[in-house]
Amino acid sequence: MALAPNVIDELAEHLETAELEAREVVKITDAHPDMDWDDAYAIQYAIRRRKVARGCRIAGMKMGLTSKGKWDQMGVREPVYGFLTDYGSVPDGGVVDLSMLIHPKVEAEIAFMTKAPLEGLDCSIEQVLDATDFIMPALEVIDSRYLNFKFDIKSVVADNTSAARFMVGGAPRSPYGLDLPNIGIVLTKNGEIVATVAASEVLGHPAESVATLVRMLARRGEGLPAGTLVLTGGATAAVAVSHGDIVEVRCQALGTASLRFV
Ligand code: OOG
Ligand code: MG
Repeated sequence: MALAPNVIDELAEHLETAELEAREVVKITDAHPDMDWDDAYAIQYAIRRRKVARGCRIAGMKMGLTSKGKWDQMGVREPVYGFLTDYGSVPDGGVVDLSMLIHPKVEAEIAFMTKAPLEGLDCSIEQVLDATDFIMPALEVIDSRYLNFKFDIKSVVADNTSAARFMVGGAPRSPYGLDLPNIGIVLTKNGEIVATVAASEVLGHPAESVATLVRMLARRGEGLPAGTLVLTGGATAAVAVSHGDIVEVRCQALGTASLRFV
């Protein structure tokens, strides 16, 4: 750790306030260039503790920066994780209030729901599939608190990986009997196709994203409890949204789910 505990707490308050007030801030590494990975996650966990202390429930976990589409768009190539909140959850077909967000973008993702605990530094795709209750299509609404969505990897980890809103829906089903990597994912905006990819865009197999999360948590001595929702990361580049837009994810074998932005 390069930053003192009081600086970690100040930066957590700074970034969480920016989120809650929907206000842009400059990326925190500008003022703290020596910040390291441990500092970045320490700030994210401090934001998480602030929310929990106010009664917020953690609704799940999210992986980010897990596909080439995202890497090329953001210029950073390393998977990161963050957490999902109860107030971030929007139902399938529901409405996202843009007035509470800065410059939202939407991502098409595959979500996992676990039915058994997962832990360990060598967690594999097979272990993730065995511990999976069902998978489903998801849309994540990301909203970096940083000016013009410009950041480096440590700043975005501290900012809870731009987490803002999320929706899971469609027709949930077990991953067994599915050729998951080859499932087609179509993202549409106002009925027009924006992107078409295979689920293998996500680290070769979306379950590898969950396994990566488990391995990253294991390095901190943490695991993933049974009954955890995990978003595996945008399979394509994120798409900006504005007033009136309807965004839909269509997933082969997993149905269709949508959000409307007002
Ligand atoms: C970071 C969050 C990325 C994903 O699915 O890749 C993310 C960002 O691009 O703002 O959620
Ligand atoms: Mg995402």
